[in-house]
Amino acid sequence: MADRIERVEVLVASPTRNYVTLRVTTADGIVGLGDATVNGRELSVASYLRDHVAPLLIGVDPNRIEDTWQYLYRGVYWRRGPVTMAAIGAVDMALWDILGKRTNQPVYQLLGGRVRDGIPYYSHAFGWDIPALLDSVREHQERGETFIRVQSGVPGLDKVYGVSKDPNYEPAGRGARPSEEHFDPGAYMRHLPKVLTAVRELVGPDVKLLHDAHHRLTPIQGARLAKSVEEFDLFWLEDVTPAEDQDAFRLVRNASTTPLAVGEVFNTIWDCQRLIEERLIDYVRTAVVHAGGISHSRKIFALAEVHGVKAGPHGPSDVSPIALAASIHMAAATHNWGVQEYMGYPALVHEAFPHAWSASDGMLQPGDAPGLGVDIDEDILSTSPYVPAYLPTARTLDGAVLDW
Ligand code: CS2
Ligand code: MG
Repeated sequence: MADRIERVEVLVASPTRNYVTLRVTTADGIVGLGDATVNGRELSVASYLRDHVAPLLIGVDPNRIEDTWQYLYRGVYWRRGPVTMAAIGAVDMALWDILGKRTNQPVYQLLGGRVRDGIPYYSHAFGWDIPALLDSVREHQERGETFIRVQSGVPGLDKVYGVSKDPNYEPAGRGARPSEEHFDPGAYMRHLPKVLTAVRELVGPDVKLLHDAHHRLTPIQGARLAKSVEEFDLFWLEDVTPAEDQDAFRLVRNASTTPLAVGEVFNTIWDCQRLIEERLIDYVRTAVVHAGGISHSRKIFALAEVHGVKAGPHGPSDVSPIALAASIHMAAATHNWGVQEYMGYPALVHEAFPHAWSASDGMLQPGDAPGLGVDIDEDILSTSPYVPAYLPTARTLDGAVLDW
């Protein structure tokens, strides 16, 4: 069973948007893939992998998944942060993929086997105004989706998180500098209850509605918003205030019973330890790619399980189909899974990363291919070079920088 890693390659490509993919090949000829995409910081993680991690992996036994994780985390002294943790995450995914292929089993089987028949996902409905949002919600319902995140434009603001002209929402804009947008918390907080009134009226009580405030509010504004939307029975309110200030969530928690979801910007278990242990949130949203891969994410979700918190991982277009596969395999085998985000991809992304996982009628399935069950189309990747692209920057109406 012993084998050794012979080749480590980093592929940066932009099939509609940038993705960083790690390909690890063993002496036995087994190929493992990992996603290392950090939106707007793609080249840093590519360099971290190529210049600093790849040389350390040559000759290593790929079966030593946990030891490799510890070596890349503890063994290099500098730790944490999105670049480091996405790089470790990509290696970890690739090694689980290799183990699955070597043993001819899907990764979910290696994680303990199925605990559910399918993985419910939530999709992203949006519109510049309420009628357009309602049309989008109807389309999602027609696809059989029952967990729907709703995002709408705000009167007086010309750009807002979650809404775009393109049918596939993609927040990163191509160009050498981030675009800028202005945000008015008052206008947003006054508008959201109107939006949710209309959506609830359309869908009735059974559809699970979610909403992302995307870190824009102060703790007291977040508390007020959570309270003001209580009657709409949200499945969750996401990122209601910036996540670094873990204590701020106590204020929100004390003000309302709206379920809270946080953590797409977290990278380690220590970033969410207090929120979980003090039961200040209901769903932890770490993405498998940005939180050190399958091995570390399992620990986060196990800590969450002990404290009655569920997993609800990040799954936007900037998490590649490889990392999404890792999340789906974990979801199939993890009891305390709430829901998986699945924003969907443009057709070219599905072609660039052919995958065994599937999405239909609001459910994801991992498929039964060995490993993670994702491949790459090298022709597409090699003809889609990296393009500089950044997430926008937000400012308040007086021009001061605000969390985007
Ligand atoms: C988001 C993302 O999917 C989500 O919940 O908050 O759209 C996020 O803005 C991007 O992934 C940032 O890269
Ligand atoms: Mg979000």
